[in-house]
Amino acid sequence: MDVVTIGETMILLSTNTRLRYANNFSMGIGGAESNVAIGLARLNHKVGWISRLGNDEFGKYILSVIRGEGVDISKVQFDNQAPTGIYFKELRKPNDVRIQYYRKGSAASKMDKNDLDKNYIKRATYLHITGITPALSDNCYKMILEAISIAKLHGVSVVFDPNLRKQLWKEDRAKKILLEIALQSDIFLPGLNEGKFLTGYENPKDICEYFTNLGVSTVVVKAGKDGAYLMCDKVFKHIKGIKVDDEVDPVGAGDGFAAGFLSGLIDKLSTEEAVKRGNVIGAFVITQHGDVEGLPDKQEIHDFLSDKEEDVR
Ligand code: KDG
Repeated sequence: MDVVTIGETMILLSTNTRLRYANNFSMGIGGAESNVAIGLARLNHKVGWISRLGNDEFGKYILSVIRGEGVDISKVQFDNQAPTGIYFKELRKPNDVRIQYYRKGSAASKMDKNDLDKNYIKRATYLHITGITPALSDNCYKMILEAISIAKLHGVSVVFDPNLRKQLWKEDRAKKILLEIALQSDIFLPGLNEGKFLTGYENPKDICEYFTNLGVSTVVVKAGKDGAYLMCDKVFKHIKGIKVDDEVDPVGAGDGFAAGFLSGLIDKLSTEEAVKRGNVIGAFVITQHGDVEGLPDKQEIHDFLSDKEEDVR
């Protein structure tokens, strides 16, 4: 595998009003790690997703969608005791989005070290993890630490996106654990606000240096429409963002970035070019409703970069 990732995927029910006024929802799926996996699979990379789903209709639906995208699901298990998680998205405007989770006690929150197959992880080039999984339960937190130690023992690069979700845990615990994991990662991908939350610094350069001085080899601070800040081999760079006039749904942009960035590294682009690919994919994601619907395939990226009009009829 180019990338192995681990995490929870939920049923996503979206509406364009407050939940209390909603009379219909559109159904999809969402999960930071499977969003990244789908993004990578659409770019023809080999990617595996480790997870647990409820043995219910929603679990079966999620599995068939992710399998259909070409992600390896051989390490996904069904849990007969716990349900698949659900999350609601109130999307009134791109800058007015509220999330409501129904995931406590979900099948994925029951994952533990036994869900990990050492041989599967050790054969990957990258292990991608996010700060959502350790927030789900103590057993998930321990599982993530175990996955990191397997990766480190076998030279698999650990890629960590903190994906801070304040609804899932108390801030002081979140900060402690996210820092603990960040400092064990090889590539760290915080958003600007997450960087501020973790370090207390406002300035992207200070945030990058904080982590590189403590041994993280590559740090990319994502800044949305302002692009991203990269620090690698002691060199700090700002990489401009992509202007998007038709944003409809910001959720999943960071996962799109991670997919694009990793895709660039797998294709042996320079880190700076990989960040550019990350920016392009993040920009694609926000032009579509849904967490994964906007993730482009190779042809779409190629057409975008060469300004080619698509023949649609
Ligand atoms: O990054 C987008 C994710 O936040 C979304 O797809 C759902 O995984 C999710 C979560 O836990 O919020």
